[in-house]
Amino acid sequence: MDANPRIQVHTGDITKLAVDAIVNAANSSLLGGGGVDGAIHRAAGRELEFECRMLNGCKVGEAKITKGYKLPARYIIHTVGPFWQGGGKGEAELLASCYRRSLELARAHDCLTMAFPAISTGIYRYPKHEAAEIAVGTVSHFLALHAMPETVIFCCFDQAMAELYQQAIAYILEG
Ligand code: AR6
Repeated sequence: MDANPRIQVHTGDITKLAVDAIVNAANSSLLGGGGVDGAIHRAAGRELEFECRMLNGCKVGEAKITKGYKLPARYIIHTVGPFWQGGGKGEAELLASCYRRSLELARAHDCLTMAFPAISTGIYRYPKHEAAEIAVGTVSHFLALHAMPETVIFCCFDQAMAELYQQAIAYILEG
């Protein structure tokens, strides 16, 4: 039995998910990059970059929303995670803020389902275990307070990351 049926872990490519919103681990320019950001821009098509140019970037810990264009997802929520600098530069609070701001935007746009990648754990080198605990803790806290979104999927690119999320869920939600 899942600890919280509103929280799911999925292994695969986030660009393939037919949810109301997927979250992009972007950089502050919002004009594309590598990792999941590059994959989302490639799959959504050039129109996404045109809309992103109108947004004037995004600060670390904040989020902005665009349409999903060629993606199966209706919206893309672009958030900018912190670059890991050892943990003493407010990284944990900034990462939690990425999750909160993204959830708030999804809720404001009536999204029932949304999917997050493991923000900051790739090119930005946030320790994966700690990042998973922040992700699960922040999302479960938000879901306890709000009925929307109904379901949040943690979309992991590989099985090792999915296992870290399962462990974080067991630790945080099952005690
Ligand atoms: N679907 C799901 N997860 C993915 C995918 C995918 N298609 N591709 C990668 N991941 P990263 P960051 C995972 O580096 O650390 C970009 O250049 C990946 O395995 O994409 O926040 C931006 O423009 C990892 O676990 O994002 C920024 O400059 C996670 O997504 C910078 O990278 C995040 O890895 C942001 O770095």
